[in-house]
Amino acid sequence: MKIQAENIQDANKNLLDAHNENFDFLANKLTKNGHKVEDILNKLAEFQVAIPSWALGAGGTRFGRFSFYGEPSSLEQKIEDVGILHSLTQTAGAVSLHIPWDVPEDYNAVKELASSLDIKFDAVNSNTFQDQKDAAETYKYGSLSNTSQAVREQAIQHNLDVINIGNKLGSKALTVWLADGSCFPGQNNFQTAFQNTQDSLKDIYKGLPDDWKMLVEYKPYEPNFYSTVIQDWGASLMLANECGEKAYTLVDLGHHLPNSNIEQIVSILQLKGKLGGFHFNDSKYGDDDLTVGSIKPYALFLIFNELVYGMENNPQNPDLAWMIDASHNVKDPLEDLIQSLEAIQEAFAKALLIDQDELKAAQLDNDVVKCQEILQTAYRTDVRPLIEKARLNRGGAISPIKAYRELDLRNHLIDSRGKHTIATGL
Ligand SMILES: [Mn+2]
Repeated sequence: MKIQAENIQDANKNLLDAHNENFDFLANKLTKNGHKVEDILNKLAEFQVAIPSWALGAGGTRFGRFSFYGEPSSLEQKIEDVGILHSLTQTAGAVSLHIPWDVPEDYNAVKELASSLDIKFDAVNSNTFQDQKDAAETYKYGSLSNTSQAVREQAIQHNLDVINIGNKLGSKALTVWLADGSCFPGQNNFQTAFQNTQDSLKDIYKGLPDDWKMLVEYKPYEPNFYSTVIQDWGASLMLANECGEKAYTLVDLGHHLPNSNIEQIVSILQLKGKLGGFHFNDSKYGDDDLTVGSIKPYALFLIFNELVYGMENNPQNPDLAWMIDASHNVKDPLEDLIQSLEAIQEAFAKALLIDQDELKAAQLDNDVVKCQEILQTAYRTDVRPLIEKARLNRGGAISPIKAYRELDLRNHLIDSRGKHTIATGL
């Protein structure tokens, strides 16, 4: 199903007066303080975040999964869902596919559908964390790090197949996240596992087209609980450096031990030109995959401060692949994703309000209080009218959640797809 422009205009009608009033007030204030409101609006409008195909259905925990009715059960339906998100928010203009869950049957049809909804194919994700039907080898004891050459070769070939599929769709990046590691001390030789992973990644890298990137994701634990082979940004960066200039580190917010200074990690990776991708989510304890900004919005803002600084000052670092990597257990996945997109835009907009020159001067003066004031003044600004305006300028909804509910979209999806559908891979 496709949302028509007039549907969104109808949903905007009752909100328009209040929006205009709030926007004018904020825009006047910001302009008086030296901000270029048009520039901020343009940056917000250009900022597009990929939606992963696996986030469109209900996720689950290791205890169970509660279905959300009307879930997309085919790749086409997943792309349609991203189309709904993009129509309403104007900031979800890309989809990130997971192979083998999303292998297209008809490449041209899938490409046409995506382009009719203004959606691009972002990084493709390989899967060596579970066994595939009829596979000759098992990943139970690891994939790219496995002590068995046959397993490693199967995992390498899978990644090469993923590149091939992504290439046919117009993707330009491969994201590798490994579940490899050990559950108990002594189970693995750390050095052998790392060396095998390095050699395997190099073999995959050889199959990477010239204009592609390889994004190496890290995670400290889970599903292996004693050690993971690529446990942190240092391990990821070492592997990326070994592979070559098209390989980068990917930071996932949830893949850190509690209280890690993630803003510092992204800052230094950008300085070294090695931050390739970023996965958004939020967490309280571990890799909780909660709605972006729902638990630690200030940390998200501080991270965006560094990302904005890097985007403006580090030409050595490429454009980043942005993606939401969340899971939805109790909310409608589409509503949850709308909330995440809103939180991302909000943190980005606040970071854009930081006067970097003023901050630099305060830092050089060692005026610690002023540095904090500059950050917190930006953080305390209610930037929502700016985000609304950026969406409105592109034909989106003033309030995407309200529009989603007013247009009764979930029930339309249930009507067309049926109630008990399950997204592939979930
Ligand atoms: Mn991730």
